[in-house]
Amino acid sequence: MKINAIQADITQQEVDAIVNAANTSLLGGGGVDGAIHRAAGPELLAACKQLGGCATGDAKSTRGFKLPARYVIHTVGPVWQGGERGEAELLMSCYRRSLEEAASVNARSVAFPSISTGVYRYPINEAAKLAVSTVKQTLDAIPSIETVTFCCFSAEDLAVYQACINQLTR
Ligand code: AR6
Repeated sequence: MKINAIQADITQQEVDAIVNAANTSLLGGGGVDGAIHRAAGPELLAACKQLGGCATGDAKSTRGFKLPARYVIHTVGPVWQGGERGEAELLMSCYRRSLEEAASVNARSVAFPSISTGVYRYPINEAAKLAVSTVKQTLDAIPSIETVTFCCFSAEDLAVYQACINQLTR
């Protein structure tokens, strides 16, 4: 299966690239960003400092350093502000740009966290629908990527992603 979902810690994933839900500074933070920086070690922050930040909806890559993943794709999701501030377009752009970056470092397997649905408060049902449909559509144009895994932190999130995958990819 090209697109799947699991409940796991993304820092432990043995894939070519994991995606980080970062902020525009790319200098670390809480949530999955903090976990990735802790697991990758201080070299990741040093590499991020060279990138000069990242716009919301865009993505930039570094090596994975101490992570099992060879690369980290850092993307910046939108802060949920009610849905009328272009949040959906920006979130779709995160998934599309992250896959383009992953392809540019020759990644064949990619794991995503649930971008923007933590501190940035994007409603999980809407976010998961956009995540799955955008990944499916983008993969049609990037055949070199063989697997995309949505790495959910909670059982509740996993159920939401699983339902979207069943609905949108079968
Ligand atoms: N593995 C997988 N998912 C995780 C992990 C983990 N180890 N840890 C947390 N999550 P968030 P955002 C889930 O808040 O909403 C940071 O401070 C978490 O349960 O990490 O995009 C950045 O620097 C949730 O489902 O990211 C930004 O400032 C999902 O990851 C800001 O937070 C995303 O939650 C970005 O906020």
